Order: sequence, then C-alpha cells, then structure tokens
Amino acid sequence: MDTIKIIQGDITKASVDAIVNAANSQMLGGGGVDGAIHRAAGPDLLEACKKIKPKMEGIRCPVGEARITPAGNLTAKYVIHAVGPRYSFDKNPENLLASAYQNSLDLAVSHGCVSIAFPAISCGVYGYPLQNAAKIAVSVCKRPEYKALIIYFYLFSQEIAAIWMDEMDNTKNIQKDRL
Ligand code: AR6
Repeated sequence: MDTIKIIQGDITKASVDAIVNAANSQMLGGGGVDGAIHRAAGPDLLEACKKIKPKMEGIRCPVGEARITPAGNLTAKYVIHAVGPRYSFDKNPENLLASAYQNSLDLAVSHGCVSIAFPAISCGVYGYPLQNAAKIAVSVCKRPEYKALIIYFYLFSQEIAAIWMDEMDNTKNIQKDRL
C-alpha cells in the first residue's frame, strides 16, 4: 500500500524525516522554497551545504541529482537538496525531473527515512508546466521500491495542489482499469 499525501501549505512546517529542497546546483541558497527552507533551518544548513564537495567548479549537485545534509533548526532529520531542470533550458527535462525525484527517494531510503516531503520541484522559477510535472512526480513516487515510504507533497497554492490531486485520481483510475 503506497502512502502519498497532498498538503497545501508551507513545507518548512512538515513533520517528516526528510524535507526535499528545490535547490540549484551551487547549493548556496536562493529564492522560492530554497530561501524558505534556509530561513527556517538557520545558518547551520548553509554550513552543511558548503561541506558538500563540488563535482566541478561550484557545482555541488548537477541537474537531476540530489544531496543530503542535516536539517539545522528544522524538525526534520535531513534536508535533501534536489536540483530540477530549467524547463526551457535543459535538454530532456522529463528525464531530469524524474531523476531528481528518484535520487531524492533513494537517499531517503538509504538513510533509513520513513517519511519525506517534496515541494513541486522545478515548478517555480524553473518554469516546468504543472500538469506535466505532476505526472512525473506522482509516477516516480508510486514506484514499488518506494512503497514503504510515507510521501508528502507540500504544494504552495490551491491551484497546484488541485493539479496534483487530479493526477493522483487519474493514476488511481488507470490502475483500476487494468484490474
Ligand atoms: N513550501 C512549499 N512550496 C513552496 C514554498 C514553501 N515554503 N515556497 C515556494 N514554494 P521554486 P524551482 C513552491 O521557484 O522552480 C530557487 O531560487 C513554489 O510556489 O522554489 O525548482 C533555487 O535556489 C513552486 O510551486 O523552485 C533555484 O535557483 C515550488 O515551490 C530555483 O529557485 C518550486 O518553486 C529552483 O527553481
């Protein structure tokens, strides 16, 4: 039985083992949900990010990958920093968005997390079309290897929460049709 819950609200308030941040490759903070998470977590989070060794000049986390750090003042144990694609800039944004979700979930599992909260990665300044992003996010989270996790989506607006709910309903119906 997979557990995926949709919440309309601020992800910094999530009571989970791991909060996923929609970060950029430098991992030194930014606007949107990244800014909110750093503000709520306090300066220890930035210090933890700086300790991640860059793969190349300034790039701590390439697009489509994820890195894990302690969570500073947040109640979560970890922040998982996932870098989604810039929709109109990166090639193969679908694969990159799916792998950002997959790598985050894999880190949560390998660190013994039971629960994880995601924002809508790439759906703000990175410009990913919401319906397409919802389809990818829900389908990766429903993979059997993540069945043991309790997965929350914290979605900031009513509009985006409704799109995610529709996608959850669609996939339920698809599964029923196949029975
Ligand atoms: N809780 C939940 N969702 C939020 C919150 C919050 N507190 N604040 C914003 N959102 P974005 P991206 C939603 O732009 O598109 C940053 O500067 C927001 O409404 O935060 O992946 C990074 O440093 C939207 O639906 O992330 C990167 O440079 C979603 O979170 C870049 O933005 C994601 O929007 C990453 O862009």
